Amino acid sequence: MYAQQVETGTKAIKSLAEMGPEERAFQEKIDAEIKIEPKNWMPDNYRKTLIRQISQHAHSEIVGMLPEGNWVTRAPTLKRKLQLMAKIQDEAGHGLYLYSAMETLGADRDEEIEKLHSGRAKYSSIFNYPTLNWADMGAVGWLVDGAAIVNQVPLQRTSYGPYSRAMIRVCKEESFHQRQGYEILLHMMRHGTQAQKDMVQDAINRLWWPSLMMFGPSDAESPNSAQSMAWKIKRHTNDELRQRFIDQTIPQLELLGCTVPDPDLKWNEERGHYDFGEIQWEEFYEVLKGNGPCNRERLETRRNAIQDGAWVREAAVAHANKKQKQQAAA
Ligand code: BYC
Repeated sequence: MYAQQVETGTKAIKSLAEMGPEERAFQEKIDAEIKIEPKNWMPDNYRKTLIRQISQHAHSEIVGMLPEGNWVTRAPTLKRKLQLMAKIQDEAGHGLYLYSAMETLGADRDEEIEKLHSGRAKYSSIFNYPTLNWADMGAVGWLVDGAAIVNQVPLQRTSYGPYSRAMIRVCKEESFHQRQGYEILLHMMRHGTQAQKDMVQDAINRLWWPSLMMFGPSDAESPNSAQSMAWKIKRHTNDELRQRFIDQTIPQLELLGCTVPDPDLKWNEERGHYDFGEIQWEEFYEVLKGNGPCNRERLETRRNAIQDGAWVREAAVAHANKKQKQQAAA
């Protein structure tokens, strides 16, 4: 059966009849749920789409360490500091698996990182917002990692083998992140002072809409979804996953005793889903253009980190070269 057709985006998708023999065999493999592996034939655009998505995903993991890194020295207890550091280290690990998965497609890690640092590559919009109080650490874990899980669980079944396998481990770790975030908020709401409870509500107010934007533009405006769905790179559309996230999250919000800044949020019995208000897409596109509250700061921090670490990389290469020479001489 030909891949599911979805009403997304503007680009036309080729039918099986329009494909040459290699491409048809490739599509039939995808339709039969057989994974594509690095040495298999693949259309150029399948490779390009994966390099784009996986590199953006890897950059998001690495830039995503920064808003939380801001709170390591200010975590309220030793236990919270250890949890936060473990989470941030996990994000670094995710970035590394993803860069490795990307390299299996022939992309060069240094080149892709350079695109990030020069502002030519995208990373998740959410990481361009500031983390202003301790409750933001809870809200990031709960909402941002929560959204990431909803997006990434289906990616465990993505059609490209190395990406799907990387996602299995990433999802396990994201579950811990989501729970630690929610537990921070639950603790503040159950045992905190009024000022601490207010911090929780404030963090949710600021991060709610940007978390919904993480899923990307609405299906009608998503240029890549239709082809990525046909290739089973994406298994669900942006709007489907956004709705799934809202439906899962609102009962957790109610347990916290908090609200979201959306007067239109309402359970719709007929649809069996929550209805929700209009997303401010102008804000999303401004962030994508580099004009979010923290875009410049995030890129500058990344550029400085690369510069400051240059001597470590040079020393490691010099050491490896010396060892190699010694072994060759022995
Ligand atoms: N931010 O056609 P569309 C995490 C771009 S979680 C910035 O729908 P696609 C973490 C999109 O790239 C976050 N850009 O695209 C969690 C495209 O631009 P180009 C990372 C966005 O690819 C906690 C254009 O808009 N997760 O890492 O079919 C702690 C049109 O969109 C965003 C992933 O990357 C956005 N929110 O669908 C630490 C998951 N949304 O390239 C770390 C893997 C869209 O055409 N990625 N754009 O110029 C995906 O599942 C898909 O790439 C997306 C977008 C659903 C994000």
